[in-house]
Amino acid sequence: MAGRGCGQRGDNGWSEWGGYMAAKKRKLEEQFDKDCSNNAKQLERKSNIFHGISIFVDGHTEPPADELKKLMMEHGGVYHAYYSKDKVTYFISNNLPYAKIRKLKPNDKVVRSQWITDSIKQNKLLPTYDYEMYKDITKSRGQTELNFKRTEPMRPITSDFNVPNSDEEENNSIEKSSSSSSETEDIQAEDDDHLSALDAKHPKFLETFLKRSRLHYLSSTAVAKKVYVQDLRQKLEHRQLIEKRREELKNNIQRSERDYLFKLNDEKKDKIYMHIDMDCFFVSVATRNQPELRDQPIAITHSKGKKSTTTNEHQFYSRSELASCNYAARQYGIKNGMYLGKAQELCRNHQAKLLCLPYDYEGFHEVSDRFYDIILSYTLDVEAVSCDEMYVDLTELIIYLKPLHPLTFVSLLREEIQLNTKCPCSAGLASNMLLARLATRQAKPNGQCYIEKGYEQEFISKQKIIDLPGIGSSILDKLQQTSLHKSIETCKHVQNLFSLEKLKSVLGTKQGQTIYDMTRGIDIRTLAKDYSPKSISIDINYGIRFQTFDELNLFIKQLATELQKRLQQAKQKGKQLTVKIRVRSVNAPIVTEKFMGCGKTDDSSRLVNLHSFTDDLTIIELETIKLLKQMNFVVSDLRGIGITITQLQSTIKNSHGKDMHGTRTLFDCNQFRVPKLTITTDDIQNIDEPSESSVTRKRPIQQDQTTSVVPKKLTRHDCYTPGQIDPRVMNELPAEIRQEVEEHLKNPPTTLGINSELHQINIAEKSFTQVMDHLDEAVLNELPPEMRREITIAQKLRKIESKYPPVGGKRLVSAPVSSTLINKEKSNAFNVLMNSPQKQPIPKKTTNPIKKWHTETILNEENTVPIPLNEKKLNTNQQQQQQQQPSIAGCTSLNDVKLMLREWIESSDEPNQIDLDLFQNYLFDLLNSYNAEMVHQLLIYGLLQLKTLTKTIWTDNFQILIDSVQTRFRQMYGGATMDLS
Ligand code: DCP
Ligand code: CA
Ligand code: CA
Repeated sequence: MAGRGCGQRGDNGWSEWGGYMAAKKRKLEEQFDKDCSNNAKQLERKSNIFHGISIFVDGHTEPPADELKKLMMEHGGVYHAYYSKDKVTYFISNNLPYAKIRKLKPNDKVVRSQWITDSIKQNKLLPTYDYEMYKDITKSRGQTELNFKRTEPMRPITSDFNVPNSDEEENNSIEKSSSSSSETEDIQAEDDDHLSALDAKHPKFLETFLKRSRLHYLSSTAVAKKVYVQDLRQKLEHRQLIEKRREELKNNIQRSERDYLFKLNDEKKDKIYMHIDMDCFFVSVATRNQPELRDQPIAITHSKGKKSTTTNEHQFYSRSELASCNYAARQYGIKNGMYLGKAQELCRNHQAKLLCLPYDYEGFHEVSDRFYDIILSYTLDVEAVSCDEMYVDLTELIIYLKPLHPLTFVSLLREEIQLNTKCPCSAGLASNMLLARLATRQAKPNGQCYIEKGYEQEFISKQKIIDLPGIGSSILDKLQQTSLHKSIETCKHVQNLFSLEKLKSVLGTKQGQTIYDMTRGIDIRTLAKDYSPKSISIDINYGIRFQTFDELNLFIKQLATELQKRLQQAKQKGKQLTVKIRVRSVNAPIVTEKFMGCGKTDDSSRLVNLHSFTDDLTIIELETIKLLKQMNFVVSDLRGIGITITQLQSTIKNSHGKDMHGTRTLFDCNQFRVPKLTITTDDIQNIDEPSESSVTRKRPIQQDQTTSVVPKKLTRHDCYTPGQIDPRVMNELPAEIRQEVEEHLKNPPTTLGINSELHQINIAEKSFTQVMDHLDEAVLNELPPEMRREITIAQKLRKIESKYPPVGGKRLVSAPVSSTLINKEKSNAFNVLMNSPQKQPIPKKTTNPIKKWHTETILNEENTVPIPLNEKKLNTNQQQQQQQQPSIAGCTSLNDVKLMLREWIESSDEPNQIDLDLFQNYLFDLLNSYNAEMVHQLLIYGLLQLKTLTKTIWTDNFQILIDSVQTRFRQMYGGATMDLS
């Protein structure tokens, strides 16, 4: 055989790997030739279309390699079983591994197998362009490193280097339906860090990624503005500034006839809202010092747009996205977010040239700050929307400036903005926020528009549905489908063709109601002045390619750092952490269609309740890693990862001590009609920070967090503190109670002796109870969140208590009050209730509490002693609580937690203190939700596990944990101890 013939040492380098390989390749080539001639008789030569083409097949293809080999034989091509630089003209692959992509040379072409089958179908050699997997762009730059971009449909890559178009990758933004090839003109030399920050293994990947993400810029500045406005409301000196500015304005203004004609019916409580938005913000900023440019079409893009679609449109069609374009460009149909290639084409159709300018982030910040500061110097009735946009409730200011016409004020304001920023803006005025926003649209560019009373219906009926905020083509399609042949374009059409019921049946109750309201110009929102996000997260679904868990850990640090930054910027801390992962699906190719993207993935998530409200980097990092370790996945298959912090609490308090409602869209409006009050086990946990404080004492960092973040707990006396009761809440109280509270405020007890304390508690307790009984949900909602939470929990507890008739008569009021009861730590609502001796549901004279508890709760359902575990079945409140099962590391069922416990014990010689604290907290949660049985079983299980192992540190720590749980148990169950023998 030819192979054997080559197998002599010396000539052919058999002693070396390369020699062996060379020989083997040659052998296979000869084999192919031989096969061709052997098969010539059986395999009819069908065509010669692949003459001169030699292929190398890599990885799984469809049809498979053997079939491709046969096809090459039949159609005049050559098939190589091994890759040879000189001989192979095309790589055929449908999913080239990443490691191999890295090795591709500038002239290498990777073509999908479909190119072969399609060519055969059409009986001609098709151009490979449409089948190429990676387009070689290195030639022009002389780069040898990875510079391949997908030519397949993919999200646009606007970056100038290999770090992706972050805008499209973070937070899974909507994918664009794509046209054709990759952009080539975006490539510019960037600094080395950027060039090498190719995937998430790079220590600067995230930083580089976010720096180039305009979506990150937009979302982070929006948050910053909301927080800024919120902060300013706390500042007395700012209020003084406003007064001064208003006075100046009032004194200096020259009134026109129009001003005297305007009348705002303030007795009828007419509202006047302004929506104000900068015109083509990014472009205006970028050209603020070159106004002469503004008449020509301009866009802001990462690409310089030098190579326009000239000779070969297909090849140079840029998919770099326009962040913003000016109004000169818009007259040709160009829009924000459009691909550069498309915009250039539109310009060319009008014999115009699009000028592409770079992002000027510094300028955006500067102009945005000035824009905000000017408006905020007149009023704080502002809802920040984004870096270039806000809503203002002008009602109060307009009343103050009477008889000034609102439009006179707005034109002065806009002039001031133009003068200070060199950028134009437009404003809309109306009686509600929706109409004001639509009026801005009408006013643009550089204009203002007021939809006065009486003209609202006429205005709204002409508006296009698609221009309404939040309405996309899918809603429009649904409406169109139901209306059969009639065209649905304007609000008038919807008004005429759809009743409320019909809209609800087509779009669902909430959306139906919203569309009904919007198309009639109805908007009941008021400004959401305070920023209160539901969650803060970071999600990266690009460039995630790790080989080891250590690499992943390093990336988690980057993510945790960014998440901490976001939490701090938003002035929030959270108590729940969720990790979401996207893992390559079993059948999905290792190399994704979209370069460095996710491909088809299976997604899963896990959450953990944190010990306290936190924004701590280390905790975020450690908890994330812990959760990841519990999730079963192969690290090299990870394609996306996200961390979300929920159960947030603001680290600042607003001026009214009110709950901070987040900005809501019109779509959320309905939910504001019915205020909801929810309470979670975490709330209970929060109020009931263990008085024995074993958790916090053990961990100084967390103690800090606990003390600095957990809001000051409500005492009964706090209920009477003037600063803490919103006057509106006072007004809502029944007259009799209000009187009592006011009386108490006027004559607060002055002595601190036991007797007076007792008296104080008596009054406080009585009134507190009455207050709680009379507060309805609406009133509760007006209270500061911590006060509200505490009252609600106290209410709950009172209900629970009422199911356990106190053994020793009336509770608290007649109780022998120990001085500790009044001490600061114990005087919050929850602790007083919990620590009340009369509260204990179990008679204190249990002779053998250990045994009794054990038999009664686990074995004997018929006991006569009212013990909590039996009671739980009777009480709906408790049932609700149980439905909110406490969880640890995403596990709630006994079996899961046991499994987790066993793995935890087995996995280490000594437990981590944070883990112990978390586990202890979880057990406390279980106790709080009357699931002592589960606590008992878990402790027994843990002890059994440890019995079989010789882990002394573990055993010691577990015993400390048991002691803490027993202490808590004793407090809750009248001195009983769990039998763990
Ligand atoms: N932006 C972006 N990508 C988009 C839309 C907007 O990067 N798809 C950025 C650039 C914009 C800025 O946000 O300049 C403000 O967005 P607007 O929607 O307010 O749009 P413009 O200010 O550009 O134009 P308009 O005059 O219509 O407000
Ligand atoms: Ca704008
Ligand atoms: Ca805007």
